[in-house]
Amino acid sequence: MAISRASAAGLAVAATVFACVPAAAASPEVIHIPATQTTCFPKHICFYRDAGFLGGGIAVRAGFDLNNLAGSLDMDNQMTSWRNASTERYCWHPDPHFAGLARVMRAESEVALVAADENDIASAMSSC
Ligand SMILES: [Ca+2]
Repeated sequence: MAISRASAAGLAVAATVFACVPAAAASPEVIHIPATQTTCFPKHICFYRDAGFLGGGIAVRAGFDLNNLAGSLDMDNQMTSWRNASTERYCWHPDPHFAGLARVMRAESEVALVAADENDIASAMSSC
């Protein structure tokens, strides 16, 4: 069935209305950080693959936990630096489902290079 010009105009209006939803309500819980970006997003916790916030990674919106960094997140056992750009205390965990010795990431803090025995082992993160 062909879409008439009137229907297409209606769709355009609908799309405009949808775009007026506040960005916070529509933003995803996890954002992939491109390799060219070293900053974190406000109110997010960011994991980077390399030291100095390099190599890309993931940003998690404060208020959300990730029980496993494997799969489509592609961040399991890869984190080497992090930024907590939120006002919440977060922890990262060496094992999935928040297991293992939790390491604290204080609110509004960052570590450009984790300790050698903490490198490339993070498998989960949560508020803590
Ligand atoms: Ca691990």
